[in-house]
Amino acid sequence: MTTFNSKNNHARLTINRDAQEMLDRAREDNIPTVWDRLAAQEPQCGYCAMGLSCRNCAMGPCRVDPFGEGPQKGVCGADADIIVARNLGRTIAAGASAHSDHGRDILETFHATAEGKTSGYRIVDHEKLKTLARERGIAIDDRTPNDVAHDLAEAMFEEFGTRKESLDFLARVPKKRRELWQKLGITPRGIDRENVEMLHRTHMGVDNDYVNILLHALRTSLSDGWGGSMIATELSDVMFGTPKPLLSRVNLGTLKADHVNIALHGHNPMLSDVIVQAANDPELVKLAKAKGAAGINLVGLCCTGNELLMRRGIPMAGNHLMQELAIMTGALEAMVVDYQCIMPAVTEVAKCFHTQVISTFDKAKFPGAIHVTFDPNRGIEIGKEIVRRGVEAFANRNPERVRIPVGSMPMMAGFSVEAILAVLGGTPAPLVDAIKQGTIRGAVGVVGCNNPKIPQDYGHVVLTRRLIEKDILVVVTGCAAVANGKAGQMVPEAAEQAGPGLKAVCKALGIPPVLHMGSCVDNSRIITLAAALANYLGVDIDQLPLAGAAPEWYSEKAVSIGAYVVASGIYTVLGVQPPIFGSRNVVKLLADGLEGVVGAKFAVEPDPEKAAVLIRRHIESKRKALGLPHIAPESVRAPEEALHAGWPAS
Ligand code: XCC
Ligand code: SF4
Repeated sequence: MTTFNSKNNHARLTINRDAQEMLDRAREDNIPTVWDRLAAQEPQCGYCAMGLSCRNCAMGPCRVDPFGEGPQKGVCGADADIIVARNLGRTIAAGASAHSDHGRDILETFHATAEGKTSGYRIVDHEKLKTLARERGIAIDDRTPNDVAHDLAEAMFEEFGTRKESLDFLARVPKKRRELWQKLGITPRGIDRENVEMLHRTHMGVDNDYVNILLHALRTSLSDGWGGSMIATELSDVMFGTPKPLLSRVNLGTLKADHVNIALHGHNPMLSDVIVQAANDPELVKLAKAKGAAGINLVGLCCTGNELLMRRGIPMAGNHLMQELAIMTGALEAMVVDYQCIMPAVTEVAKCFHTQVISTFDKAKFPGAIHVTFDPNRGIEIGKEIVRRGVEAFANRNPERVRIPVGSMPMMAGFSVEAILAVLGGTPAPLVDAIKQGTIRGAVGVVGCNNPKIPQDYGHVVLTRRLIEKDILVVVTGCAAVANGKAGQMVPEAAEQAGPGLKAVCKALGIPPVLHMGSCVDNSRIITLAAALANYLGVDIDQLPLAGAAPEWYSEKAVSIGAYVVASGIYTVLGVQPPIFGSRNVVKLLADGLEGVVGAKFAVEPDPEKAAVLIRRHIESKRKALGLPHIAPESVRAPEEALHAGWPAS
C-alpha cells in the first residue's frame, strides 16, 4: 500500500487526539489502516455510488448510464428506478436481518435460560419481564419468573414467523400511525417474512414498480425497529438489567499500561456479559498478577462496548474507526469479537503486535483469529477460557511498544426509557411541559457509525453541539454516542455548552444535554420514547418536534434504522450520500413525496453546520403546526462564523 497519510493531515481524517497519535504510529510502522484502504479504492465506482449497477441475475451484471448516452436499461429491461429501488430494498433487508438475527440469538438464550439450561444467565429485571408479558396478555399471577419468561419467549418466536397479521410491539405505536401503516399496506407481519419477501420481490421479474418496492422496504425496516431490534433490546434488559445512569470513561486512554487489557467488540452482549463475570473470577485475577499485571481491564468497542457501558459501566475504548488503532497501542492482549462492524483487517493489524483476536460466533469467523465457539449452555466456562487466553498473552507483550495516547474522558451513560422517566419523576410531563413552553425546542436522535469518508466524529460532535446550543435535547446511540463522549459532551457539566433553556433543565436534573440511550439495536428505545410522548399527548409521532440524524453512517443496518425512523414519522438527515442518486424518481420520493405518505422524509447534508439548520427549521415548523411558541422556520440560519469555519482545517 503506497498512500500513507502524512502526519500533518491527520486532522482531516479524525478530530480525536488518540486516533491522530495512533495514525502517527501506523505511518512509522507501515501499518495500513481503513483510511489507506479507502484511498486505494479511489475513485470508487460511480455506477455503484449512484445505485445504478445490478447483478441480481446472470444475464447481467448491468449498468444504467446516468448521463443518458449509454444503456438506459438492464438486459431484462429494468430501468434506473427499478434498479435503484431494488438495491435499496436489499440493503434494508440486509440491515434488518442483521439486527433481527441478533435479536433471535438473544431470544434463544432467553428461552434456554427460562428452561434452566444456560450457565451465567438469569432473569434480572422482573419488572420488565412483567411489562412485556402484560403487553402480550401472558398471565403473571402466581407464576414463577421462569414460567412467564418461557411463555414470553414462545410468543416472541412467533414474531419471526408467518402466522401473524402484525407484530406485538405495534401495540406501543399511536393508533393513528398503525391505521396509516394498515392503509399503506406496510404493517410488519413477521420479521423473517418481510425480509424474505424483500429478497423475493427484488429477484428478476417480480416487483418492478419502484414505489411498491420502496413501500415494502419500509415494511421490512419496521420489522426491524418494532420487531427484531426491539426484541434484542428488551430481552437484553430482562437478562442483563435495564440501564440506569452511571459514570464511566472513554477513549484509548481507558487502556491501562500495567493491566491485562481485553477489548470486547461487536454487538451482541450475550458473550461479553459472561466475560465480565469471568474477569472478576479470583483465580483469573490471581493468574494475571502472577504474570506481572496489576489486574484485568476490560474495555469496549462499538456496540458490544455500548451494551457493557450502559449496564455495567465498562469503559469504552472507542467507536468504529478505532478498532485497528486500539490494537496499535501495543497494550491489548485480546480483542474478543462477536459480530457486525468488525473489520476483517483487525487480524492483519494484530499480527504486528501480540494481540490475539478471538472470534466467538460460528456465523462470524475471521481468518487469522483464534475461534472459540460460544455456547450459552456453557457460558461461564467459555467466558473464563477466553479471559485466560488474554491473561496468558500478557507474557508476550513488549513493554517498549506500549503507547497509550491521552488520558481518558469521563462520560455518562445508562439512559434507558425507564431511566429517563425516572429522572423526570416517573412521568413524561416535565419534559412535555418544557417542550410546550419552548425551554426545550425539541429532541433529536443523533445515531450511527463512523465512515472514513468523513473526518472521524466531526459530523457527530459538530451537529450535536449546534443542536444543544439551540436548546434541543439530543439522544445518542451507537458510535455517535462514543463520539460525543470523547468530545466531553456527555457529562452533566456539559450543560454549560447548551442553550439557556436546556442548560437549566439539565442542571436541575443533574443530567448531560446529550443522553446515551445505548447500542444500535437500542434505537428501538428512541422510537419507544417517541411513541410514548405521542401517546401521552394524544397525537401521532410525526406531529412532534423531533428529528433523527446519521451524520457518519456506513452500514446496511443504519439504512434500515433510517427507514424505520422515517416510516415511524420522524424526519431524518443523513450525512453520507446513499446510493440512490441514479434515480430522480426514487430521490424525489424519499426526499419529498414520502412526507405526504408517512409524514416524514429524508434529507442528505454532509456539512453538520447545515444539517443543524435543516433540523432546527424542521423542529420550529413542527412547533408552529402544534401552535407552540416558535421561531419562523425560514429565519433559522447558522451563525456566520459557523458557516465560515466549514470543514476542519488541514
Ligand atoms: Fe457503530 Fe453499532 Fe454503525 Fe457499527 S453499525 S459502526 S454505529 S457499531 Ni450499528
Ligand atoms: Fe441485469 Fe436485470 Fe439481471 Fe439486474 S436483473 S443483472 S438489470 S438482467
